[in-house]
Amino acid sequence: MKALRVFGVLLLHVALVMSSTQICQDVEKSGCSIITCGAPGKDGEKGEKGERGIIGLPGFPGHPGPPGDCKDSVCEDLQSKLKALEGQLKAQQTESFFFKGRARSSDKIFLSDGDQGNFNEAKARCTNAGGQMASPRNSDENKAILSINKQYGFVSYLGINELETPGIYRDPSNEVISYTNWKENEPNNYQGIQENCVELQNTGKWNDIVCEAKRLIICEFFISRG
Ligand SMILES: [Ca+2]
Ligand SMILES: [Ca+2]
Repeated sequence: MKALRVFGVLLLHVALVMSSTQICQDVEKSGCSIITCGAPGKDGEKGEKGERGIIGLPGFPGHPGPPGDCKDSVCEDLQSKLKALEGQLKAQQTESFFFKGRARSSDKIFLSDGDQGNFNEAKARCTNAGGQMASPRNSDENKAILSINKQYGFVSYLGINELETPGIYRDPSNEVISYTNWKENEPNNYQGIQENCVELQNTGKWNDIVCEAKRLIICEFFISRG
C-alpha cells in the first residue's frame, strides 16, 4: 500500500515536469543528447544593418504644370531669347532638307530647295517648315534673297502681297511694308488684271504678278531678335 502511494507521487511529479518543460534536442551545441529548456528568454541585441537593397523602378511621370506667365522684363527677355533659339533650331532642322539655296542677313536665314509653286503652295511650304515666305525689309535682305535666285537661275516669290487690302502691300506678319524695291512702272496690275503677289526678278527689282504664277519658293527663318 505504501509502495503504491510512493509510485502515485512519482507518477504525478513526472506528469508535472512533462507539462511545464520542453524536451529539446541540441546535440551540436550542448554535447548532450537531451536537454530541458525553460521559458523563452529576453530578445537579444539588435543585429548589424543589412546591405543596401536593389534600387526600385522609376515612378510615373508627373502631370505637366500650368503654362508660365511673364510678369517682369527679365522673363520677357528670356522668352524672347527662347523664341529666337527655337527659330534657329527650326532653321537648322530645315537646312538639312535644303541643298544649295542658302543665304543670311543679320537676323534671318533664307533657304530654298529649288522647288517652284504658286503663292499658296509657297506659303504652305514655308509655314510647314516653321518659317515664312522671304520678305526683305532692307536692301541687304533683298540682296541675300537675290543670291538664291541666282543660285538656281529662277525668279522667286516674296511673301509681300496686297491680298487683304488692294493697293496696300503687307508682309507675312500682316504689317504694311516700309521698304520697297519696285521695278520702274510697277506695281501696275498689268492689263487691268489684279496682280496681288510679288516676284523678285533677277535684277533685284520687284514686280507684282498674279498669285497663281509659279515661282521659286524661298523661306526665311529668324535666328535672333532684338
Ligand atoms: Ca498689284
Ligand atoms: Ca506687274
